[in-house]
Amino acid sequence: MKTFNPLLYFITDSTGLTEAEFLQKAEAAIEGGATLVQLREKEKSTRAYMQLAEKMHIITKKHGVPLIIDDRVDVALAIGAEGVHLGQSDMPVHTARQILGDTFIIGATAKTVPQAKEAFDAGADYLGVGAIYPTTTKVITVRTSPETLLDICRAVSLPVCAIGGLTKDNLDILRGVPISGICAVSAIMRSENPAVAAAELREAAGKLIESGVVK
Ligand code: TZP
Ligand code: MG
Repeated sequence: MKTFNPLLYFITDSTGLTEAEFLQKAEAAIEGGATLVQLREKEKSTRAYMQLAEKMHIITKKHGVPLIIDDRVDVALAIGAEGVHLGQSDMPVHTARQILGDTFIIGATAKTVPQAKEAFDAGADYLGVGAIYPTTTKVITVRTSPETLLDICRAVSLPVCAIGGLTKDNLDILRGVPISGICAVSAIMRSENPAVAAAELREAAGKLIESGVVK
């Protein structure tokens, strides 16, 4: 069954952490309230990515939260993850859908309305849209304005998650935009207390999303 709640979409970053520290932080974030988890690794070999994904999957399964693998359809399939997230330079969504079948969660990055429509037509299950604010997590990225985010929400009937520099204190810019969730990397990974950070973000996201219901 393909069910997921993108309210607080926690995306990992293992930079500067030992594996044990990383997994501990990630589990704390899930315990704190992350509703969806993406393992995002840009430098690892296929084998190392798989090994880490298997460990992360044990944790996410324990807490009943779907695991999404960034970029790599092969890794997602090999470890039996619940989903994959594909950017504009990754495997096209329609190809991934053919390979992965209907039950896999496929997310896509969209920065414009045409990209969002293309991802929707190709069979994506949700969209990640941003960067809303500047971010130090992804060095090369283009900003997406809240106006474009709103246009995307109106153009496609898919859950949309905002991403990029989001914290519990700066979500007001998204007020009234009918997103389904927010993505956070550094607001959780760089916190001393990821469980509290996730809990606070989830509460803030919940309040924000209530505001988006009334357009
Ligand atoms: N895509 C657009 S911004 C971004 C990604 C992966 C990074 C978001 O990280 P942070 O730390 O929440 O700004
Ligand atoms: Mg990618």
